[in-house]
Amino acid sequence: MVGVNQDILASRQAFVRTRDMQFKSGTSGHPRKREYFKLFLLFGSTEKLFPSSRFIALSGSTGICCLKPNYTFISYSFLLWTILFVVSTGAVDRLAAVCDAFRHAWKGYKEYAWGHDELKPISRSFGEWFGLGLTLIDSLDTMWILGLKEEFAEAKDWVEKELSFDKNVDVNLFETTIRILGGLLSTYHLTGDQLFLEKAKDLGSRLMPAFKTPSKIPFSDVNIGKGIAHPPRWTSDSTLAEVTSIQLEFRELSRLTQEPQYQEAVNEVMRLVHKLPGKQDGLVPMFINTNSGQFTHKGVFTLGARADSYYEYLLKQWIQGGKAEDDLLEDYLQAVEGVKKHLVRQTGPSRLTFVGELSHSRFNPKMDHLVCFLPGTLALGAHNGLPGDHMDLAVQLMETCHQMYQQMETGLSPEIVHFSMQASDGPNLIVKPADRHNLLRPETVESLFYMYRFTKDPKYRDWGWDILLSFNNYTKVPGGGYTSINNVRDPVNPGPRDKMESFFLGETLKYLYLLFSDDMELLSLDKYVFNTEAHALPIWPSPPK
Ligand code: DMJ
Repeated sequence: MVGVNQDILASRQAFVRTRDMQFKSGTSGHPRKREYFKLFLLFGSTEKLFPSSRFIALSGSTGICCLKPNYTFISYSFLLWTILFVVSTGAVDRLAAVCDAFRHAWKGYKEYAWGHDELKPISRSFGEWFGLGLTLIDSLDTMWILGLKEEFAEAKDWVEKELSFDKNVDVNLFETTIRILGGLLSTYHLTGDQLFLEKAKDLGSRLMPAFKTPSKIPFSDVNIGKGIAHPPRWTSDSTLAEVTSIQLEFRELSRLTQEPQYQEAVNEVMRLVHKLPGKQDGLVPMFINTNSGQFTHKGVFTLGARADSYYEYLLKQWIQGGKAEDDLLEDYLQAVEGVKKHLVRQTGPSRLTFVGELSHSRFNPKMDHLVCFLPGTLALGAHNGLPGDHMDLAVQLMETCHQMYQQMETGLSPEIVHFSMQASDGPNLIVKPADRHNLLRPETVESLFYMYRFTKDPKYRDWGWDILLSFNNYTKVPGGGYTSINNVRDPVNPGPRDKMESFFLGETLKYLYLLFSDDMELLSLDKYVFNTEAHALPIWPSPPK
């Protein structure tokens, strides 16, 4: 510590004290304060460049420093501004912060939930959904991308020695496909390790009984040990998004194994849905019957839960297949027009653009956080040659999703918001008590990643950074893990829910890392397409014309 500027030392101590208090109380100060403190921490570690004999800190609390007047100003101010630039753009620091967040989440999982589906970080225990190590598998490719080699090696060891799909267990076809099959395929592509492909093949073949239905629309659940599939107990319907968002993974499995049955089964679902009556300008109902193959609960349209990834996978399958499947493109373009016509509206107070819902011709100005995947998908389409107004809509919706975080007291979005369409000075966003929770969802940071890649506008990174800081402030659990919370409007008592969803590691942190990375070749969007759980699959070479 000899020679360290005393002001810097004082600031560092203040930072550590504040941080400790925040951890103890479970609350914390404004994110910006922590950034200022970080500036001082950086200075504190550069004593050689900025010796305290030659520098003075003007204020220990605001982070303002300057050279002592008698020093050669030019060379040092150049260095100072370089460092300030690095800190303010946050390039290096932000990537490290994502890695820190991942390590903290992983620590909790490793200590209290190793090999189980989900961490319960408050009770320091675990929750089981399918009993397949869901979080571990969902996290594999994130660890690889973040360069967390030790953690990856331990997880790989578990996959090799412990993971077995020969289990008498009912799994949800969609969730297992996007998280586990997608995770294994993506990890196989990144590492080239056959282990992951072998596991993917085993799982894929065990999921196939789901497609043995009268209509060829798959059942929602399948027992992977017994090879028996069934719908939920209360209905013979399947959710539309679920049966139309397993295609990227099954198609890729066929390509890798040269076994056509996987691709045939999921392509058949798309063929059926393509020609099915009951759509409205490309918008689809939320349910489909596994016996009749017809839509049910007609007349209700949303881009949120139960329909969301149908739209996402139309575009992404078209991209995956080398832009050769015209029906997919046609359905996607029609759907975007349908969204614009029936669901896109603006708030009264400040003209925020949002996507509402339609129920039997009645418009409901309600938007799930899940809909925040849409700016990213629209931007991806525009990047691939689709109309420029898709990008305009993406920019507007991205602003709205940002506001869903920004306007909350914790800086975190609720699960659902309602929008005011009255021309008044009142609030744009209304959050109902039952909708105030936050599940650590990825959709907004996912879209920020796409928007940054295509525009390079640094504001998207700053918005993502604020979200990470808010996750750290309000959902980080001492001892390890992050938790879903009950109330994004109460920074004093956000109400931890005691659950860390696997997608926080599989998606949220991965997209944040990719958002902050300057390496545009890291999972280039011209070479890979991300499944709806953020697992990267290669874009196939275009077929000969
Ligand atoms: C994830 O499992 C996937 O992103 C899915 O498409 C929607 N729900 C969660 C994340 O919110």
